[in-house]
Amino acid sequence: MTVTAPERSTIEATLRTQRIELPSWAFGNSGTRFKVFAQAGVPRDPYEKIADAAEVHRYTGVAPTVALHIPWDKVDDYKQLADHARSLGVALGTINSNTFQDNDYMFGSVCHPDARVRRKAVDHLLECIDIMDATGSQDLKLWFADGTNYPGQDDIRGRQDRLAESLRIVYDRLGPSQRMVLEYKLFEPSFYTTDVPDWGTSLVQCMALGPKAKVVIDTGHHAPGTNIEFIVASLLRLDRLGGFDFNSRFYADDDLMVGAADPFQLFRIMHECVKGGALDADSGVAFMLDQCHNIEPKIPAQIRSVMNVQEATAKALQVDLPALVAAQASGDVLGANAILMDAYDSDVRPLLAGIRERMGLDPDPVAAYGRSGYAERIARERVGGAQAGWGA
Ligand code: LRH
Ligand code: MN
Repeated sequence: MTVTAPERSTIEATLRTQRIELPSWAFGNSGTRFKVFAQAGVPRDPYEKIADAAEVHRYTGVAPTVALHIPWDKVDDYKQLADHARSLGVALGTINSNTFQDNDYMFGSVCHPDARVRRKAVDHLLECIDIMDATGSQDLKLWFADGTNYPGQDDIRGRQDRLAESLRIVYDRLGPSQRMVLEYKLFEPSFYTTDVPDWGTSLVQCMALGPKAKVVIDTGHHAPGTNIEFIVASLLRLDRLGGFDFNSRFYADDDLMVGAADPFQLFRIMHECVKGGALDADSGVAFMLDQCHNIEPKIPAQIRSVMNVQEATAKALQVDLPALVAAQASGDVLGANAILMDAYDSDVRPLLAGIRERMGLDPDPVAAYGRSGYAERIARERVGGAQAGWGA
């Protein structure tokens, strides 16, 4: 399938302006309840996390912002942290709240039966907005572990009312250019009900708040077999897609490298994004990674993950949309499917390598990072102190 010149330049322009936000916590140690393995050279503080994220941007050219997680990335001076990021060619991005690690939150945070606990959680979310004011971040990302483990433990409807009441306070505190993006998750750590378990619940809560509240799709937060691109198309249709937490999984919330477990699913998601205008600069759709590199080296894993998103995007941009629309309109089932598979089966790696070269980058970012000696340097220099992880 030949791509005519104008299309090639449009595809290149889209790939050059693609922006993928990195999670600070991916550079720290992470694991499961069984074990958190430590790795040499892991950052000890947010400054070192941002330095590692800047390496990913240095070799990919499309990852210029770093999402923070509070309190994991708590510092005395967020302006100083923002200046540090800028000095490394990146910027501070989405602020992630954390109401899932305090003992008071055993029965929930913003949905907790006790108003004092809800107030404590809301105060943390308001503190996150104060941090956004200091860092210049646009998005407050909310994910709640809130839920129950046994039938009867609490009132499902009552918890939704408490959630709505708590979110209203936070929404009304947002600045004019700030947003709140609400992430859903089917289960874990709660195993009977989760108060924001699916896109419908997040959407209903967001629509009740106002236009600055949008839904986040974490690709690891669905029941097996869920058609995630259907959710993408539906939320784009309603202009309520705030963004993605990209990762992949074979079973549950595995937080593996995006595209590693199911590259075809990522392609189908990016196809809906291309058609739905989510890649347009003003779409308001944030593309973030949310991953844990429990056993693999973290910086190359982030570089590979960014490349996986680029490859899925480049394949989606290859879809001959006019032909697809025509085949769909004429009921040409096999023809329509073949047009999509043709794009998916195309090898976009030479195209991306060429684009990197024209951006002044090495065509092979992982190899270039490997040759840089950065991994050896941080392993040598970062001795002593406590390695960062999911602890405060
Ligand atoms: C919850 C989640 C959420 C984050 C956390 C790091 O599973 O996806 O986005 O706050 O992981
Ligand atoms: Mn997530």
